[in-house]
Amino acid sequence: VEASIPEPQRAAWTKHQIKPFTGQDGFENEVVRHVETTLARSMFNCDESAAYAATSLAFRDRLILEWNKTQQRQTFADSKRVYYLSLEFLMGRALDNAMLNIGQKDVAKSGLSELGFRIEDIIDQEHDAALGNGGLGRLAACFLDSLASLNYPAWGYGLRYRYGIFKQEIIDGYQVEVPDYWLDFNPWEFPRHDVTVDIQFYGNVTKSQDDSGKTRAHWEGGDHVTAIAYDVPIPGYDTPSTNNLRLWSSKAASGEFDFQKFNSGEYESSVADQQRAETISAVLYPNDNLERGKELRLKQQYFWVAASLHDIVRRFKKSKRPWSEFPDQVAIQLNDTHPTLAIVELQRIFIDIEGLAWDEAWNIVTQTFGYTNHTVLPEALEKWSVPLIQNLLPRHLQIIYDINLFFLQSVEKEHPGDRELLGRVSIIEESQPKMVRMAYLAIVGSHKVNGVAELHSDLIKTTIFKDFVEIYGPDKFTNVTNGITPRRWLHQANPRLSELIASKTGSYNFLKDLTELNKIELYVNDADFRKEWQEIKYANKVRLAKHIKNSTGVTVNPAALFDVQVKRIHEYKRQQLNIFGTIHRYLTLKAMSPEERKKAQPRVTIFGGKAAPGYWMAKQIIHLVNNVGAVVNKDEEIGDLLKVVFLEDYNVSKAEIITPASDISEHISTAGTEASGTSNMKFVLNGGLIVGTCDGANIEITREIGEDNIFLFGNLAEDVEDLRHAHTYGSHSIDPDLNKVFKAIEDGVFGQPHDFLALISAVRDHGDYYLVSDDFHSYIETHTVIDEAYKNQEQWLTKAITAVSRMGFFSSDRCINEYAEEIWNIEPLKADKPEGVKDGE
Ligand code: 9GP
Repeated sequence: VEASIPEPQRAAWTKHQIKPFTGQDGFENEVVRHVETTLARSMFNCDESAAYAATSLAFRDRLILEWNKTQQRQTFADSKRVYYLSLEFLMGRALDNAMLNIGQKDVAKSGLSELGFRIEDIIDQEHDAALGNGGLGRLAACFLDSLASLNYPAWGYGLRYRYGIFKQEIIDGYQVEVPDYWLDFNPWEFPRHDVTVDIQFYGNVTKSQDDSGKTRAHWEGGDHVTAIAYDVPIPGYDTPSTNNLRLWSSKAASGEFDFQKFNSGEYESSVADQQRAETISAVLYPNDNLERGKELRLKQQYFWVAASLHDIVRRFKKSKRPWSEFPDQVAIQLNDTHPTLAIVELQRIFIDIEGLAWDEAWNIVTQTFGYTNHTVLPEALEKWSVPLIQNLLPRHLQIIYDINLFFLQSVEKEHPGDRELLGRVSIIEESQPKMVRMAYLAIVGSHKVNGVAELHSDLIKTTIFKDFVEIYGPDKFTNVTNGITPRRWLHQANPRLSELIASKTGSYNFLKDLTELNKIELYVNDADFRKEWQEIKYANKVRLAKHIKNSTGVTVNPAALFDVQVKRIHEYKRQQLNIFGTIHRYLTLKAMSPEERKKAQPRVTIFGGKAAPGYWMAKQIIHLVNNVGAVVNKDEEIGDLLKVVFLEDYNVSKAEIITPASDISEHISTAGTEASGTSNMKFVLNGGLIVGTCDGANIEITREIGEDNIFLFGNLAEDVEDLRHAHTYGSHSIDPDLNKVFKAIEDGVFGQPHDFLALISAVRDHGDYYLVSDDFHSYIETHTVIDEAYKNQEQWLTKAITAVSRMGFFSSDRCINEYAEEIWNIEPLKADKPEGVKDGE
């Protein structure tokens, strides 16, 4: 049956068209209606969680209207779309963001107040959507915000994990993982039970001749699982454009349990198939920058890309265009190598199902895909074993071998006789077992490859992908420096600073064109402006101090220098350097006379972040931080001069409290290891300065804000290899100050020393791969410089304001425009604002 309403009846539909609520009265009506009907409650049993639900539903209704229109507009315009494939979307909370992007937060605030609630408490009810590990997933979330805000026709595709990243509890100083069941009530998603895709695994491949005599492969048998779409509306800021994030959930293909088994009394096994199928989308793998090669993970990847491609191809086919126009309508971006099987799947669809010739199909495929690399760490570069793929995806393995064969033939032609080169660039690694190098497959199957900061993009060209630059030429490789959305990371996280900036720039337009921040540099000497800026920072620190008190019981002085390192715990990110430095500070303070102590700069050192559950060293770092805190925080001699806290369960909503409250934040990875980093951008945008190495985006931040406004230290990327070599083959002497720190740990000052010996011996006995000792001296010295600089509050303030005013480059809007122009070749599709909405609202 045709689903759309026939022409004569459409007038009735138009007459009854639903209008978005307007004004405070309209909003309150909607809240009360949802409380009483949708939630079946009343004013006599409406608690904060019900008020959150009703408020969200009121905003959701508004979003749906614009979302439907946006989708219709995009369909009618028939213009090119981009599909962003990411295994992670670290979205955080949706309500506050929706209110701000729609421009109705003030209405909601006064409406809720009239109904008896504080908006902050209502916002706080929401469970974070934590479908990601760290930077990579949060970048994807910022990109969705920018794509919608800039009116690009774009879809995100991901997995709807039942369990997002685990919740972290700290018990006796140790990390304990607790499941994050976030779907109890989620008003932001729409199950599309009518949008399903059948996904096949295992089975075998047969060949036959078709009518024209061509050989066709058939993938038969095996298991089947159903993918069900869940759609999440993504509101743009100050535009009606509302894009779609489609997340796939897995279900048994039959959708039901086995009745025969059930009837014969085998109750447990009757649901086994269903449970096995649902496992595919059950959990997010909690590793950041580490790949483990587990079969279920490969299943997740194929399940997700196959469902997404089916959807994309179905949409394209509706346009009835020839296949050759596919790349004019479709751009697909691979967020890291996780979706690389999409390349193979699209080639399979073209040659096995649609009957295209190999070359014609491959030409379309390579024009369609772009690949973003986010890491050079060897342990994070994906490889899948050939026997595993052979078993799970037999047809795909054949296609991978064919892709490799044709690729190597073309290399051989240009570089005859260079067998070493062929071995190095082969998609198949000749190891035991053989492995498929996913990054190489992604490069061969894409028309553009990009890194995420200048240094990183240079490094991939000169190290891990050097041979491919030789083969394809430099133009295939490009850089798109990461960015962050100023809507969430300034306006939402730091509303008072946003307001102050708007009062000087004349409007909130800087939230759409972040380069307008440069207008505030004019006010850097304006006494009132400076005073208000300082008050805002202090208020943000008071808010964080309250949070610290509530979550750790430690009282910190908001007037102290707040030094923050929040990110995933990883040896390359060097939280161990920070805690060793903190111990050094403690020992130095202890050795001071009371007179000397009076001159010392009080500090609060704040850590936060999750360790992958199987990453033992990272867990030792968390343990050491907590043990150091336990000793230092109760040392009365030291008092407010030093406090050390570990904030448990760092996530997006906590980042929104922590980021605006920092004076200094730490981005101190071993040079050449952090591809970009994005929290460095968030901290500076919120008026905090950074201490960092010459790594990732720190380098471009320095270039933009000026060397005087950042504290850089440590060895450079170009020296790392030589230093590592010297550690292994020459003599390796440990920095004397660091040795004192080790001695204190070994003497048991911070609890049982044996717990921390591995952290020490990684530096002292096992080659100090992350150059902790090499950088220790300059790290300590730089912190002394920071202490002195902080004492001159006027100068510090000038640095902070100047830095913020020069942060325009780091908006994810700039970044998305670069992708759109250089990689995707897509244009924005503008829409008029809905009735009653004024500019800037
Ligand atoms: O480690 C990088 C981080 O530096 C970068 O900011 C982020 C977004 O580009 O990606 C991270 N990479 C991964 O999580 C794994 O490749």
